[in-house]
Amino acid sequence: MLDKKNSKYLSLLLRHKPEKEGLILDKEGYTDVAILLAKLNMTMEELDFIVANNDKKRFAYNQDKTKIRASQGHSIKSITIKFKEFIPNSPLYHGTSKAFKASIEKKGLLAMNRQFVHLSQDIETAIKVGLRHAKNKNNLLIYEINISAMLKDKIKFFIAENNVVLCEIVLPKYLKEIAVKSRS
Ligand code: HQG
Repeated sequence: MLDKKNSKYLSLLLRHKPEKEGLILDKEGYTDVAILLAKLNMTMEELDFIVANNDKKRFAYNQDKTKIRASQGHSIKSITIKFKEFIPNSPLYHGTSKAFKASIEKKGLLAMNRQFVHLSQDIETAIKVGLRHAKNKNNLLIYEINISAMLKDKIKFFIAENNVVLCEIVLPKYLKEIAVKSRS
């Protein structure tokens, strides 16, 4: 029942392909809970369970729980969530695959299919994100982001409800590859 598969499908609907179930997302990314439950043949309790237990707190209700959205990670360009501005006071990291190294060091970190570049607040999270692309630790590439230089250059950071830090682009000059010992 309410396993990883359900939350993955919910991510797909609320971030990338609402049309798969004929859902409509508003500009802030919200869709109607009652309609979603009907389309997925799901109860409110089941949806509550997914929202509460999702490992990265990917989903959030509005105040009266009539609407739900993905907190971040959208590829749909028309969705413009007003993220809170964030002023980092400790380093940020980005994990990726060595396969992308040449391109990243030429063009910088780009949002690619998403709306923002996603940055992690700790190395362990960056390793996890990076391993999704690198598949094994030999291909893992971790960058530390020079936040003080970026802040000095007046570049803005934002934070999603689930603490993922977002940025429009990270130019190569702010990236420093770091060696990490992956525990996995
Ligand atoms: C790479 C997960 C070539 C970038 C995580 C990354 C995250 C470039 C890939 C969230 C590039 C995009 C996002 C360039 C960037 N040339 N490759 N110039 N610039 N890239 O999945 O950051 O589980 O869109 O390094 O927790 O891996 O979905 O981004 O490898 O927060 O909730 O292009 O996904 O959250 O991949 O992951 P993605 P990401 P969820």
